[in-house]
Amino acid sequence: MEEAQTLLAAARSVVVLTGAGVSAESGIPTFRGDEGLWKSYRPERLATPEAFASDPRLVWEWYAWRRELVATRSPHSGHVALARLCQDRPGVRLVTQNVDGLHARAASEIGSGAAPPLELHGSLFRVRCTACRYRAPHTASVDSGTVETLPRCPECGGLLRPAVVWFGESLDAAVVAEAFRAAEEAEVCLVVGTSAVVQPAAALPLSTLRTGGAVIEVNPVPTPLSQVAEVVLRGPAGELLPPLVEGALA
Ligand code: BV8
Ligand code: ZN
Repeated sequence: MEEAQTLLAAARSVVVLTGAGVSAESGIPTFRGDEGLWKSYRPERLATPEAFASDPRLVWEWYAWRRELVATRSPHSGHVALARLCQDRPGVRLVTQNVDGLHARAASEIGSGAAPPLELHGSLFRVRCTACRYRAPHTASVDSGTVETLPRCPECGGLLRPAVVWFGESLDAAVVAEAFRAAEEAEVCLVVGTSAVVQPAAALPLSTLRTGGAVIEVNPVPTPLSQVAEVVLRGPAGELLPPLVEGALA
């Protein structure tokens, strides 16, 4: 922990990359964990444009379930620690693969003026139209009972979809460019709660390494990044992030 605090304290620019594991202690199941973030389907099958095209009701049922779940959960001490790091240290950029919006909620809880987290894969609480360019925040509950009750576009009547990036869909080019620029400039990439299998997010820490930076990993289990990490904090985010940030800000 000492070594990680020293590394983080000395870094003039930092990128934090988080995955589903950072929200596990808020009671939101991860993708590939044993409890599984889906009732009986795999995300690689449900979180795809093909699945939505063939059965929009089922896909919306899964997302409505996840939105309800997240709406009843709150950011934990790990999210708050990262929000504090972004607020108190210039040059820290938070990039997340998560679509649960908990980083943004933690930042507003502490009244942080830092830049909002970069949401690589979009958000559960934004929608976009499948037939026009309409997109907007959307937190109302979704009735996924029948296709007829699915949310419709107020502009053109087209079917609305969650504004998340599905497998096989490309990420927003500007968001990706900003994330990789930050990773290249970073002296430290702090990777928290990701199995580091989903691309292109998993390539971000490698960009930091390639330009001479160091990786710190926070995860209870080894990942492909563990052997290239300068420091590995083997444990849960909620327990490790507060002392890590505390020590780095001291
Ligand atoms: C793209 C939004 C191409 C939706 C998500 C082969 C076939 C098909 C595709 C591919 C392929 N090979 C590669 C690809 C590309 C594909 C991909 O990477 N697939 C993977 C599965 C191999 N990528 C894509 O399709 C991307 N798009 O490449 O476009 C393209 C290019 C040009 C032009 C056109 C197209 C899009 C990827 C985005 C997919 N969307 N989410 C939704 O959420 O519904 S990805 C999804 O996985 C989430 O965003 C999630 O965050 C992300 C990554 O998973 P993790 O966050 O790592 O979660 P996971 O459960 O895996 O791990 C949790 C970790 O936490 C574990 O390590 C665990 O140990 C740890 N943990 C547990 N508890 C704790 C903890 N850590 C700390 N504390 C704890 N308490
Ligand atoms: Zn529309």
